[in-house]
Formats: sequence, C-alpha cells, structure tokens
Amino acid sequence: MHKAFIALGSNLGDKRKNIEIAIEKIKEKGIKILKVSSIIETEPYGYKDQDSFLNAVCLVETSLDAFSLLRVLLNIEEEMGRKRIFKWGPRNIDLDIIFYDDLVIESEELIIPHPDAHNRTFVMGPISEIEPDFVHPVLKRKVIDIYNDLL
Ligand code: PH2
Ligand code: MG
Ligand code: MG
Repeated sequence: MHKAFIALGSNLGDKRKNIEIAIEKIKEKGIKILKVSSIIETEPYGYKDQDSFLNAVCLVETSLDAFSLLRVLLNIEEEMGRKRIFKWGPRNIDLDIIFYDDLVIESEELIIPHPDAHNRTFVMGPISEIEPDFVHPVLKRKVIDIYNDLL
C-alpha cells in the first residue's frame, strides 16, 4: 500500500461543501482516508484578484500507483463539473497530489512532489497539522520546518 497527501482547494460556489463532497468522492473510489486537516480560509496565492480559498489536505492510503491516483482525482474534478477559468484562476474544486510515499516523478503529466508546494503555507500548514514529521523527499526537510520558515 502507498500513502499520499492530497491538497484540496475551492474558491467558487459553496466552497466548504465542495471540499466535503470531494472527500466523500475520494472514499467512494475505494481510497482510504487516514487523516483530514482542518479546512482553512486562505488568501489567493499567485493571481490575487479573485475570491479567497478554502484549503485542506488529506492523507490517503491506496494501492493505486501515482498516475492512476491522478486519473481518479481528475475524474472527480470532472464529475464535480470542474470550472477552471484560467491557470491559477478561480475553480470550484482542485485536487492535487502533493506527496506520494517518498517518490520523485518529473513527467509531462505529473510532477511529484508538487513543484510549488514548499512555497505555499496553505499546503505546508495543513500537512504539518496532520503529519509534521513527514520529510519532503527532494528538500529532505520535515514539512513542519518548511512551514515554520514560510511564516
Ligand atoms: N491554488 C492555486 C492558485 N492559488 N491560492 C490559494 N490560497 N489556495 C489555492 O488552493 C490556490 C491558490 C492553483 O492551484
Ligand atoms: Mg493546484
Ligand atoms: Mg490541480
């Protein structure tokens, strides 16, 4: 079995409901949810002229390989009628694989660890809440230490 951290984000529609529905759908696909962080309200990062986000992270256990897990997440986004206006712009749901075991992948389709996760308090904070000692497999640093340096 494998463990993966999935980041959830929403800034369109009923944001909290969108995150809750996405977590339910992850379970329905047979992926075991081990831990869920608090849902936090965050300022838009990158493109700033948009509504605030709700963000959370869940830790899952799955037999799926990373690419199959990605397909399941994209499928859930699709089922939820993903509306993505433009890159980094408003979306009703975004599901990103942040870490998958201590795997490092840099393919066209999928980059793990998520290449910007270590710069994002709304990702490092929730991961630190549920698994502070997890070590970033490229930076070789605990997520809690990465998070504290961002603050
Ligand atoms: N996602 C983005 C761009 N900016 N800002 C916040 N606060 N939360 C997000 O999930 C987010 C963002 C693109 O994935
Ligand atoms: Mg994203
Ligand atoms: Mg995404």
